[in-house]
Parts: sequence; C-alpha cells; structure tokens
Amino acid sequence: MTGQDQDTTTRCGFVAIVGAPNAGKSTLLNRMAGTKLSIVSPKAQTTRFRVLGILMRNHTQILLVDTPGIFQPRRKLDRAMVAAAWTGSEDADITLLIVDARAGMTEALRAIATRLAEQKRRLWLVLNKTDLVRRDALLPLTAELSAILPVEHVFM
Ligand SMILES: Nc1nc2c(ncn2[C@@H]2O[C@H](COP(=O)(O)OP(=O)(O)OP(=O)(O)O)[C@@H](O)[C@H]2O)c(=O)[nH]1
Ligand SMILES: [Mg+2]
Repeated sequence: MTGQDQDTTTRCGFVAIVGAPNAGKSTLLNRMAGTKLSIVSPKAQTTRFRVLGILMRNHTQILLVDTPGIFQPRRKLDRAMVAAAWTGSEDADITLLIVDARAGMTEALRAIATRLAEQKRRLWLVLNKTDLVRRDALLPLTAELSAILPVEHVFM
C-alpha cells in the first residue's frame, strides 16, 4: 500500500443501547440507522426484545442493538424483557447508557448504573431529552452517574 492509498482497514464493533423504559433508546437506534427499525412510542416498555441495526460508517460496521428498558420485573414477560436487555449489554464492545435527563436520577436508573458498574464494561453515557430540561441540570446528573460508573464519554 502506498501512502496515497485510502485506509481500507475494515472494523466491526458491537454497541448495546441500554437504559430505563422510555429513555429514548429506540429513537436513537432509528435516528442513527436513518430508518424506522424499532418501535417508538410515548408508552414505557414498548421494546420487548433486542433489535439489531447494522450501520456502515466508511469501512466500519457498527452492530447497534436496541434493548428493552430495564426495570424491576414482576411478570414472566417482564423478566424475559429485562433478561434480553442485560444479554444485549453483556455481548457488547461498548454499552451506551441512555438517560432521560428530565426524569433525572430515579431509583430505576441508580439500579441499572450499579449493575453496569459491576459488569466492568466500556461505557458511554448519553443524556437524552435535553430539550426538556434546563442546561444546568445536566452537569450534576453527569457527576452523579460518573460517581457510580466508569464513564468514558458523555454525550448530551
Ligand atoms: N422531547 C424528547 N422526546 C424524546 C427524545 N427522545 C425520545 N423521545 C420520546 O420519548 C418517548 C420514548 O421513546 P422510545 O425511543 O420509544 O424510548 P425507549 O427507551 O425505546 O422505550 P422502551 O422501549 O419502552 O424502553 C417517545 O415518545 C419519543 O418520541 C428527546 O430527545 N426529546
Ligand atoms: Mg424501545
């Protein structure tokens, strides 16, 4: 290869989108894929199983997995949904934790963050619904989550 050649090295990575119900996980997958792959609705617990989007960015293939929201399961279906979410995260090279910034630090979010911290995986934090909150609420929320989790990058 000469110095003038384009870098054609191919790469592939597996990214899981996790978070509490209704945080905006499916919206993010659809936006990144540029098409409607996963159902979005104002109702929590819309996504019930893992949904895979395959994105190409130059020579990089990104396997982006939308997962059901993680919450305290009560029924059998609940348990299956939450298990699907955690499996998605365990398989991933990078986990995106999507947080509804307006809901802030809920008990559900704290439980998810604590469990993610135990998994010791590469973690990127995405504060979503920032259009619905005052900007000065974002830094304290980021700090609170960073105290629990080894956050590599923060996106707002
Ligand atoms: N205002 C605002 N609404 C958003 C944003 N992102 C998503 N939403 C809305 O939030 C609601 C939930 O979005 P979803 O993408 O279905 O959320 P989810 O995390 O996939 O939800 P579950 O699959 O139920 O866990 C929908 O009504 C979206 O339109 C955002 O950045 N700002
Ligand atoms: Mg969803």
